[in-house]
Amino acid sequence: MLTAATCLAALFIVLSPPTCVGQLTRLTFDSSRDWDPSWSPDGQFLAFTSDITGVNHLYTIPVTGGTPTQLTFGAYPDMHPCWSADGQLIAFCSERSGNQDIWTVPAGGGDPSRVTTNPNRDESLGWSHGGDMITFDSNRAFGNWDVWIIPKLGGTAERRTTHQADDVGPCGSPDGGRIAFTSNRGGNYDLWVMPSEGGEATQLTFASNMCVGPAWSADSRMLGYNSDPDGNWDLWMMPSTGGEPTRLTDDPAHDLYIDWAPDGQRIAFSSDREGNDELYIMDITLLTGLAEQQVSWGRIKALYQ
Ligand SMILES: [Ca+2]
Ligand SMILES: [Ca+2]
Ligand SMILES: [Ca+2]
Ligand SMILES: [Ca+2]
Repeated sequence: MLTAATCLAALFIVLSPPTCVGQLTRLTFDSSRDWDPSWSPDGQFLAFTSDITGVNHLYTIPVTGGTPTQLTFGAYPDMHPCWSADGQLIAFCSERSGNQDIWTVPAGGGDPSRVTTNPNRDESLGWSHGGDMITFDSNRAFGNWDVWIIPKLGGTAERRTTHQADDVGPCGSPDGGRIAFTSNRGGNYDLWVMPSEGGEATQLTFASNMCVGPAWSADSRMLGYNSDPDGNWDLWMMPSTGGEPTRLTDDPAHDLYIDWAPDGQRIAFSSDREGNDELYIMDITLLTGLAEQQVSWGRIKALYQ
């Protein structure tokens, strides 16, 4: 049990300098761009994108560190890996079919399978409906960027948003009930959430800067996301039903592509804070304990200053 005094002492340690709220572990060290991690459901690996061969491809690396294993190959870039809840597949997007489509690859290696076959651009993706479906954004409806879903093995895609604004970067809640996405339908790029089967969307963030890239915690209670109030990207989290955001990083570098460990106590992200894009894991155990009290970044800094 943490006392108030030990909490304050711990906060002073982790916030000096105040560039993140928890202990950081760096996982990649080469000169390539290593970015956009996705945590495996058993908690043991991260899938990520790297251009170490000169072309972006998918890799996995143990969360304890080690040598990355290359999962995809070829002349066309593969990006945005997203690990399925059953651990079997990693979904990603690629132009290997001649235009941007959604694909999957076995997490243990093997031949990729094409999921979408529409000639328009099918891009950012996440799993939805408890892992039966993949949700993605596409401009296939008259150039309007919208959220779509499709069975993980392919088939008929269904449109989930019809607003004339950009509705992009969708990600389904692990409990299957909701889809979070980014939209500028309110005039600014903010996080929104809607039922998985479609229906009225609810705005979650109301910042004057961009809030993008929602990522669900495994218990579907929290959303991590990226925002740029200081002119560079940082990481935030907030309750998925709405509420006060909590800032997770405050570094002049770009911190992006947050994803949660299955235990909800660690996050993975990529950052160029040490030169080029690398993968990092941050322990947010202390913060998640305090999150019940809605402790904001401003209040944390006020506590230690
Ligand atoms: Ca690197
Ligand atoms: Ca396509
Ligand atoms: Ca739209
Ligand atoms: Ca930053």
